[in-house]
Amino acid sequence: PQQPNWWKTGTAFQIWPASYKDSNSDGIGDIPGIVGTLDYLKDLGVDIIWLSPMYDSPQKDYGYDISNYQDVWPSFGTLKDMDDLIEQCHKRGMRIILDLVVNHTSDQHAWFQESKQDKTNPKAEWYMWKDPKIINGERHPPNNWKSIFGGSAWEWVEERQQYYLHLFVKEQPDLNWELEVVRQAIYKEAIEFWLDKGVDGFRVDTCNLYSKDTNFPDAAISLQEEPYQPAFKHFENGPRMHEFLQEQRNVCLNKYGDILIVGECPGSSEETILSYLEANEFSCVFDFNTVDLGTNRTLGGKKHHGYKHQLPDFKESLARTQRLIQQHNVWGTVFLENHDQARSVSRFATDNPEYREAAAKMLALCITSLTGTLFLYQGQEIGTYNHSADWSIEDLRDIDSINAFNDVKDKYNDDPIWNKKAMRGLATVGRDNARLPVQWSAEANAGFTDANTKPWIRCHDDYKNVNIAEQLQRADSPLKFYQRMLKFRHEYRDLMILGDFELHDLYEQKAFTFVKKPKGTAEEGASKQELLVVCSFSDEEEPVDMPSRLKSRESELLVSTLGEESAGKYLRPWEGRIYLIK
Ligand code: TEU
Ligand code: CA
Repeated sequence: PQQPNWWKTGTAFQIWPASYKDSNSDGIGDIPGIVGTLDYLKDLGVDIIWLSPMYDSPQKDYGYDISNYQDVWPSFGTLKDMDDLIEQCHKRGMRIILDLVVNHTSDQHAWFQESKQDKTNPKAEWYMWKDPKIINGERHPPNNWKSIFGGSAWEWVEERQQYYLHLFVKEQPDLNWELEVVRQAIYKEAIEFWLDKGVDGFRVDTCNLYSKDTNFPDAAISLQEEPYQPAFKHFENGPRMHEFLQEQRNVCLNKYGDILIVGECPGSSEETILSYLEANEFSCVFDFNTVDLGTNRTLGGKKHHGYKHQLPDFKESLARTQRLIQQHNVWGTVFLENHDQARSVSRFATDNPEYREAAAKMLALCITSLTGTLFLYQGQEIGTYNHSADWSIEDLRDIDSINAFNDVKDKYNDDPIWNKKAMRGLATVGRDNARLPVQWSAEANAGFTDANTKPWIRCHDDYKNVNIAEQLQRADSPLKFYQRMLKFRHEYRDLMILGDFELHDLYEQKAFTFVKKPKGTAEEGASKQELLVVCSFSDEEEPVDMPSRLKSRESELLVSTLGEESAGKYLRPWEGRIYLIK
């Protein structure tokens, strides 16, 4: 039988370089730091590394503002370090994909520096320039679009007497994908350069924003009393998206064989996601419906408003991807964290110290049992959790979080209670939760950098308790459990990675139960065995439930997050189990 593609069965692990491992004591993580941990990742069971942007950048959006696609930010290392990293991954049988950020560049990129000079230079149209709107003799942005990171999406440039579009911060001007010459430059400089160096694919940043509504209409008013309005409708999944993505795939990516191209598709409906996949524009995409729970994204992402989802919302969001894969014969991803998301233990389970570790292992069991390419994020393997709401805004570095805080601060005249509310919101969903230094050990600075160096961002308060060194030598730690489950996932590949998913009892509030079944029928040679996965989301004991058709079948307990030997009739608080149904 045909082997599934490497990028379907492999477990991916995302590295956000600034906070991963500092090798030269300047307080910033770097490429040599990563190389030094490849054996650790290999032992964990990682097959694919996704490296967040390491390109040259003024770091206004921590690497997602790229000033040169063909160079490395000096604090991270050199091109030679990257060659070494690629080689060292491959030597260990691991693959590596990079972040492809080509919806926008940094305002310091040579292309933009030239483009902004005047209206006639050779790159004058490489970005999205528009004349001002004049109302009562006053200059205004061309429309009311709100940037995803707050404020107007337009910035005025004196030299040109025009505004340019930036969907993110003003130092991230949007490229003009409408122009063929721009697209060709992107393919050559950002894509082919790195594939020629041997990387195995890309995670494609904001891949659904390249095509905008070029009439640039005003967005409908959904936020009263605010000058700028969420305009996702006008710039997300625009009219020429398919054309651009197919060109990107055909003109350049297809030349490189069986690579992994995973698209980041925030805010996209099931239909839109399916349309990208059915046209083979990506190997798979990140569906954001799970990580968007409680973020009010479509209302402009007001961080302090985060509401708490219910367990059925969580189940349904994961089920959506599972259904898409099996009903439409496309591929998908499984993930609960990335560098833009708060920690999954805190958001989707519990960070109550009594149950936090149990919950981390339960989430591990849950996601490693789901169909799709599994993506883990640094720190997730030790079940690290969100920072405290008592932190101050000075502790944070993320521009999105700082802008969100300042919005509240300005609107409510620096009222301490409102400021506190904003910090509580950020401690729930803010991006820096994912960007604190990796907790390598109980030593000073969590072993991320040496004791006398100040890390570029504050360390998690609890690194003495929650760290890799401690968990590596403790048999019942989340880290050891991840190791076990990642092996197990390969052992039961046909059910766990490739199988069909059946949700049991959507509306049950305390447990998430599902079945993984083999693809195909017994006549087609599929085994009859199935897996029953039961996860407790409760501080109390809960019954084990299952679809009635399975009740008469013989079953064997294969895994319990809290130990198979001690597993009784009922699920213990936050326990996860897998039964083999024979
Ligand atoms: O994120 C795209 C995206 O839409 C984000 O706005 C996301 O919804 C937000 O971070 C949640 O707070 C990508 C990158 O992952 C992110 O790090 C970058 O800042 C952004 O693109 C711009 O490149
Ligand atoms: Ca360093």
